[in-house]
Amino acid sequence: MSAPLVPAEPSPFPVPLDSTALVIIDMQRDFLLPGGFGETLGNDVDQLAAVVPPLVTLLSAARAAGMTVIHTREGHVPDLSDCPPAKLRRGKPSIRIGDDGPLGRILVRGEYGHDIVDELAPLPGETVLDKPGKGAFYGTDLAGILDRAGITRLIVTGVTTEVCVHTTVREANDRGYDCLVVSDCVGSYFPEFQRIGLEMIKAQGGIFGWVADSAAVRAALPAAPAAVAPGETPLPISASA
Ligand code: C5J
Repeated sequence: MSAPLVPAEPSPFPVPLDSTALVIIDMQRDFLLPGGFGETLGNDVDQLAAVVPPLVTLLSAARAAGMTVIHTREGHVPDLSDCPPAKLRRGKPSIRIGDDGPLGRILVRGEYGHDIVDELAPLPGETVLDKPGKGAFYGTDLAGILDRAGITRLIVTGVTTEVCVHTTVREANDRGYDCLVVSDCVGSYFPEFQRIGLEMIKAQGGIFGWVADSAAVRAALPAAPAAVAPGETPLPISASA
């Protein structure tokens, strides 16, 4: 059977369910909520709120279709030994990585702010990948996880478009994965970076990926089979009430 096709730019993107994963990048309180890492850098975290509702819907469609789901979280071990000094020193944040903030220590694993927002909480059995860098391949076993699951195609979502989403998609592209970035399920603190970030991916014939919106991806995914109680006969599709 041929794979479902998402009408994407610059060309249709096949999504064979057994070799495609939904990757959700860094939908953490530290980036989305007041008091977290994103806000310490001077960003308006409200800019990312619009990503949550379409991503909740897409996640539920992917789960219903039986697709592999991988969540990532950017952050560091409590002694910060995996945080390069250059990253620690970078910028002029109000408080730095590892300092105490209203959501716990900033960008530190195990803290409240480091975890994924409630709306997108991982289900048991879904991979949650902790990464020290912007890209999901650097310092992680993502390549091994994908390889063992037979995954070669990624549907990429999350925040932020021009930082961790771009870095991950570029890393994936260099490793031979085909990546579709979902335009309304990625977000940036900067509207112009959001627009240009998406343009950059699909320009030049899809120089490092494809772009489509979540409605197009959902329309291509098979719906979950209707649950049938034991002893019940499923209704024919054409049956009307
Ligand atoms: C950033 C990320 N922006 N997840 N991280 O520092 O994009």
